[in-house]
Amino acid sequence: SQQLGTVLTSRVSQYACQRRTTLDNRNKIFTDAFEVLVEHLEFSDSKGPCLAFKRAASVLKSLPSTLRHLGDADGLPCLGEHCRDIFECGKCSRVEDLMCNEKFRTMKLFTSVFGVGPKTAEKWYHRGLRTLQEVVSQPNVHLNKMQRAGLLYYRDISRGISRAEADAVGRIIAETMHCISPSATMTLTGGFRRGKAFGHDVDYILSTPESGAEEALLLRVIDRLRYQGILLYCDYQESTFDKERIPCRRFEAMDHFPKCFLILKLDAMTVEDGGLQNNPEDQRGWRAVRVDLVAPPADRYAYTLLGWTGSTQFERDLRRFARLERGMLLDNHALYDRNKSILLPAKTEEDIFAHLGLEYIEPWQRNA
Ligand code: TTP
Ligand code: MN
Ligand code: MN
Ligand code: MN
Repeated sequence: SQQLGTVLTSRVSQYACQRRTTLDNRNKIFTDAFEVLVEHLEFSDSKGPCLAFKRAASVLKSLPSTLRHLGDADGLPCLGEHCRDIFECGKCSRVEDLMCNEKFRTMKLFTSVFGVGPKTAEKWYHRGLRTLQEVVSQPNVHLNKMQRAGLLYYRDISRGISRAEADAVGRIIAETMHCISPSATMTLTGGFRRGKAFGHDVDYILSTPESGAEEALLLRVIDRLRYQGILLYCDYQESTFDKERIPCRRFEAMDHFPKCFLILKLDAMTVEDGGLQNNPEDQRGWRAVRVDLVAPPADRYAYTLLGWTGSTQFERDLRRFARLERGMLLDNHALYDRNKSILLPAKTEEDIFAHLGLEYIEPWQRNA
């Protein structure tokens, strides 16, 4: 582990926003094990140790080579005593127990449905339900609109979206948007912007040159998608944005901009090369895809782009770094300097990194 030695002497930062993390994860055997433990803790609502495991996995993802000896972890941040058995055997016995535990497996299945969180999954489990077939055929299980859509399109939504499919979605949204407003722009964000080959959804930011027209644009885009007959599901969240508000101290993934969580019908004919990620026996000629659209005011575009590009761990550490190392508060809406008591303006992501005194990290290096 000579390479690792070099890494250790050059010091790995405890903050993901000071590490460059590509999709080339050399420590997948360890990070997969951590992710199982994280899922288990998220099902049982214990937030504290959960974050410690997430940080440990994130540090490992940033390393240029595989950890070979327990000692390799010594100089690294966030890899405390609680990580020992994972290194000792790759897959620790706790992880293996969980993987075949009936409750864990069922919770994993139920929470994989769009609209189903740990609370609902737990309720279903305690009613004795074990399969999605049982959930849909139980007359006394109440399902909300989101869960009904999640179950109806489960097969499609649980299958990853390819880059070609994401691009096809992008062309549909762009065309629809430009019919309404030729000067509006659209930016790919989320996992695909970080270079992922597959995603669970496609995330876009819609923007207008002038602040104030974005919410109406988003509503009209949704109307047109509906008119085209390709809107299978729409959860619209109206703006609760307040331009005077200072970013809050706690990490909140959700922001206050107008946005929508959609399921769109994607026609195979619109996808270039390769076609749909369907099973060969699936002859429908279309698939359902999850799409998120957010429409921030133009002057908050850079903050939204930085926030929606993720990864979530990268965002969490950007905000923690801002608060603890710079006395600043950051979220998807703004950056607030607590010493000067001012909101700092930014046109680009580079501006925000510069305000924070951080080296710029490219989107594909934010897979923390
Ligand atoms: P996701 O689409 O959930 O995740 P992802 O694109 O990184 O990966 P996947 O392939 O599984 O889709 O979220 C993208 C980013 O958007 C994530 O960093 C969280 C952020 N986000 C907000 O900042 N505010 C919001 O209101 C929502 C819904 C997401
Ligand atoms: Mn996404
Ligand atoms: Mn996700
Ligand atoms: Mn998303």
